[in-house]
Amino acid sequence: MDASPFRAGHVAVIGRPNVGKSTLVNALVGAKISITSNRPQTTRHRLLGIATFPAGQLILLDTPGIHREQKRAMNRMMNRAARGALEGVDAALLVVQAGRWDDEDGLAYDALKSAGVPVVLVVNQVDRLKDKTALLPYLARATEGRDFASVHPISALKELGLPDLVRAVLSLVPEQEALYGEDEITDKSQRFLAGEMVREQLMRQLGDELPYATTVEIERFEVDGALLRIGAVIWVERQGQKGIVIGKGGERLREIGARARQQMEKLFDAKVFLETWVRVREGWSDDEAALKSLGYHD
Ligand SMILES: Nc1nc2c(ncn2[C@@H]2O[C@H](COP(=O)(O)OP(=O)(O)OP(=O)(O)O)[C@@H](O)[C@H]2O)c(=O)[nH]1
Ligand SMILES: [Mg+2]
Repeated sequence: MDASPFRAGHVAVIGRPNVGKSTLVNALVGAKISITSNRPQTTRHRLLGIATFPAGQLILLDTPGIHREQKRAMNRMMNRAARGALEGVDAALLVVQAGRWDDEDGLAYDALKSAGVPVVLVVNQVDRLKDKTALLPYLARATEGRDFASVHPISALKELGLPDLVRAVLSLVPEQEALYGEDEITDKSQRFLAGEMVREQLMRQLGDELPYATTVEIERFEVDGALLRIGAVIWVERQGQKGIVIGKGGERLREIGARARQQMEKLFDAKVFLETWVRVREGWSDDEAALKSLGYHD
């Protein structure tokens, strides 16, 4: 019997903030290329994760969570980036959190439907459901009056239910040869990823609203033999925020740098020398020009 033909295609990963889109992309790719945290609006850029299987290749577009708040230019840019990801994709995954469906999930569903792509419903975080019997009624409610190509309860974190999901999504993409080399995992440069690793620590280690007032710019990225020399500027919006990021005796900034460096060394498989600075740029998150110069675009 002939093996079935290889398939390959682009698949957008869409959903409200904090449902586990980036965790899912990382699990499918098999490497941590997209940053994650337990706070909404962690992902700010579109990013390709390339997952190659014996039966085919999925080019997954991780996107910022679609959300209602449109106050700052940054939020508008993130929503545009998510919606723009739908152009030219073969299918989309709508990721939701098991047991919960709110109006931002509806917003994401509507965006997918108006793009006219086949939508797979991914019900994530099933490991967190205490009462497993709640899953069936939840699935019935989530799918009622909505049109999905298939429905998959999964746990991206515990990697449960992924093979079935991959099979279903592969069936929605065209028969064709791989579009990327087998060992390619993302379209982003190491320089970009280095900035994201620092930003992940800001999301994880800073409290309250502070992560949303910060961004990271890589000023220096040099290959020095087997060593990567990386210089990162952490931008904040106000002078008072600078002291909080640095912490008492510089302790917090040291911890942010140490963790980010560990992540970089793992992903790049190289020794990393990381320097970090904190600088103030007033109102950068609500200033279109500042956003552009800091590498944000939709
Ligand atoms: N228990 C559990 N936690 C999960 C699962 N998937 C993701 N998480 C956690 O949920 C949080 C959000 O995950 P992310 O992958 O950053 O979510 P996201 O949808 O990319 O969020 P944004 O980028 O902000 O839109 C993180 O703390 C993850 O560890 C899961 O299957 N089970
Ligand atoms: Mg994300």
